[in-house]
Amino acid sequence: MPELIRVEREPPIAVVLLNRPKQLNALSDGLMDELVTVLRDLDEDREIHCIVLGGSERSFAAGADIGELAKASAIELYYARRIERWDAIRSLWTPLVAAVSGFCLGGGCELAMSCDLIVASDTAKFGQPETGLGIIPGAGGTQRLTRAVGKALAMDMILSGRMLSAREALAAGLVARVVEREAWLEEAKRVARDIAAKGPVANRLAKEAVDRAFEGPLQLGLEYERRLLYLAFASEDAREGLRAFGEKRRPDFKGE
Ligand code: CO8
Repeated sequence: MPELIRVEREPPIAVVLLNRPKQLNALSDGLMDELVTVLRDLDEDREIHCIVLGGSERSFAAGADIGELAKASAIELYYARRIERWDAIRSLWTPLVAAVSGFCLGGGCELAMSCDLIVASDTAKFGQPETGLGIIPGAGGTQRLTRAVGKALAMDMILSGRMLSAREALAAGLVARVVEREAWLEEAKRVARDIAAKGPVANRLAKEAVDRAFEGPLQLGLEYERRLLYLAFASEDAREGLRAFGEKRRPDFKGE
């Protein structure tokens, strides 16, 4: 059996690639289980400070595996907690950069949105075509897409099946950067290396605080941010980063 997930460890970053090219990286149960396991392991790896998650140049992921969904009953999916398992991705400490080229549809778009930011090639196509199959987005699409691009565009994509080009996704706020097709993975790795060069403790706390802005009311988010800032101040990384600036040298972060 070919491996469903390929991992390239290049400390301080790691690259994780979905590997079902014939099915355009459709997210089968087996693939998702492997993905969650690999990401959890990398999350515990002290040498890895940022992870790139990608597919292939043709397709990031064309959604959940439709063949598997067609065979499953609602109660089977419910009891197997299939979608709940995806939550593990949102609870990773390590920043996650989605490198998206080609199709990024359905569960694939939801997976990319579960990452902390998206770097897209100019060939990328984002969509939530589930209603065309008689179902609805179920791994965060109706919520995360709406918060990212607003109600009008989210409704258009979810109800009509409209796909967004990379440039449209950038303008709408779904994507952080768009690069030429050839650079889709390299640019994501470059961004990951930039992230990995920052204070690891600060990165973890900052991503947690930004998520709060996405997930709750403003007052709670502000309070959460303030507490995490105090926590960041208590880290050795903060002492080192603040001292290094005054000493005009690069900080030597230990992630402590
Ligand atoms: N699942 C399984 N196989 C797929 C999928 C998929 N999502 N997408 C493509 N494939 C397969 C095709 O069946 C085809 O296989 P084969 O060569 O054996 O016939 C192969 O990949 C290549 O696909 P196409 O020939 O269709 O390639 P095209 O370039 O003509 O078209 C498209 C590309 C437009 C991406 C087209 O394949 C397509 O529309 N795919 C389906 C997209 C879609 O509807 N995605 C949503 C799926 S549902 C979902 O994601 C719900 C998530 C809910 C949470 C998860 C719950 C567990």
